[in-house]
Amino acid sequence: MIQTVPTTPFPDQKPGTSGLRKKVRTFQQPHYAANFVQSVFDCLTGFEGQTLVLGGDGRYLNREVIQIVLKMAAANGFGRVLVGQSGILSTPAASHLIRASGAFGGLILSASHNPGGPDEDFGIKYNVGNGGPAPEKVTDAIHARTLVIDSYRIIDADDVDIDTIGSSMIGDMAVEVVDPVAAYADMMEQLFDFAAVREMIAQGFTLSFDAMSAVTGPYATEIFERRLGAPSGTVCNGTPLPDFGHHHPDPNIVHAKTLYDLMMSDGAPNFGAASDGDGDRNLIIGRHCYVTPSDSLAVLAANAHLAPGYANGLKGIARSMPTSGAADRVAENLGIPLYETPTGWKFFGNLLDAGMATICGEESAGTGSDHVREKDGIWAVLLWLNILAVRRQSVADIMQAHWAIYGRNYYARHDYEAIAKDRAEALMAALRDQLTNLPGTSNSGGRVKSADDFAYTDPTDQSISRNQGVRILFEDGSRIVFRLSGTGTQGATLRVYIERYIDQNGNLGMETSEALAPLVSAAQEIADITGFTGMDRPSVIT
Ligand code: VG1
Ligand code: CO
Repeated sequence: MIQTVPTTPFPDQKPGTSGLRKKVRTFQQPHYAANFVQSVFDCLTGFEGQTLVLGGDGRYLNREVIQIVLKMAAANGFGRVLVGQSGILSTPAASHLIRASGAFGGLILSASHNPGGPDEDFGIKYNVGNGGPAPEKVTDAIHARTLVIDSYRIIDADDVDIDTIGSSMIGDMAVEVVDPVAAYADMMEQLFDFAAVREMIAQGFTLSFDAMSAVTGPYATEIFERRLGAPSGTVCNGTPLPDFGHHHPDPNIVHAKTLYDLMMSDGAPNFGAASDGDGDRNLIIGRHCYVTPSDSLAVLAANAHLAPGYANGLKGIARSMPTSGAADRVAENLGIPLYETPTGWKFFGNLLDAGMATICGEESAGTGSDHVREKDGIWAVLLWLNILAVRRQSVADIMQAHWAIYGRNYYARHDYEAIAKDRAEALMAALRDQLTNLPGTSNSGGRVKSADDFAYTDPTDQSISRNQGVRILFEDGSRIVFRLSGTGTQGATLRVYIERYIDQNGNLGMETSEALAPLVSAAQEIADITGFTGMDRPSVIT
């Protein structure tokens, strides 16, 4: 029985960089999730009888919202929903399933690297038929719809058993509960030389993968332990928990500290890695050697041809603007184009669809390729393993060799979290006011060459995205970028990205903090961060 339920619009259901993210308590208000889901459906045309992919990272509220979406998809006229068993699908696996099944689109339930649990975060993201996040024109339309919506459609039916693989019906719509891991693992086996990695492991190469009690546990266990033969226990925190064991499932050196400490210890394995809540990010650490995500992108791009899936080379490399220029030098060396896009994976989708880029990456630990339309944590780990299996060098040696060819981009990101929104906006406004005055002036970072607010024209459809972050470029090639986060759920987060390039003849062995110290001071001088935020140091440095 289809019901039309009256509702009133909720303020601020604006999907940000990756969907709508709010506190669980917000999502638990009556009609809140349904309101957003109906707004998504109302902005789509032609999905009657088509397939929707549905799954999430297993966080608190995942199962409840899955049931709501199933009943609403049936009431709105979808023909079939493919749902991951127990409601589980990593973001890259969902992207793959959308593409492989020819689905109309998909709903992914996740707040990614944000913590989960009754007092933490939940999220819903809509992906389109290419498997990637909805483009800005779609998310803008969804937001406009949330402001005027007055009812939603839902079927009055019993909950569906999502724990047993198989098919059932809700009204006229088929629900197929599918294995969330198998098809994804098969695709990885196509892209990478599993035999070579298996042999390397059999010969004594050791690794540790921290799934952070989030969605990659089942994927990592199947791929690293079962298919590649790593001993059981290689995957740590491998069971997805609704509250991620009270941790931030954010794979950086702060939140994956246990792994970091292991990798810096005497008994460190050869290779360490971690992924985030929804499985699209990656952290790579060699024995005694942390690899920044920007460097990881550059190394993966420079060596991708060593893996079967990329043996024919790359068409181009894309990176988000705040990501360091390390990949630019690789692109130049390979004679292929480098695209600089705003933050967020949705900007890479068009380049991948058009065959202009093969590998993409962000400084926030996201790397991926044209195999799906999302960043992909396990993929990045496997490409590293494939490269290590071919080169038979340590991660540290590979990094040294890379810098000796291309020079080194010292890099760090300083996050100032939970600042009052108006203070953060005032800081950005004051920065924007200075843009024309800064060039030619000097500060602790040196002489400023240029300053602007990044705007991007998509080369495939000429759409323009403005105000994507303030960039200050110095004459020696150093750079400071300021932008506000679009994924936080508490106040505002200021991100300050600091980069200094040293060429291959310079000092490649400095501590990052030492190399960046003058630029850190310059960021304070230019933006008066302490004055605006009252914070005298960042809350997180990665
Ligand atoms: C952050 C990262 C950005 C990433 C986004 C989604 O956004 O900086 O690079 O694309 O999260 O990643 P922001 O606006 O907070 O800086 V995920 O793993 O949350 O899907
Ligand atoms: Co994520």
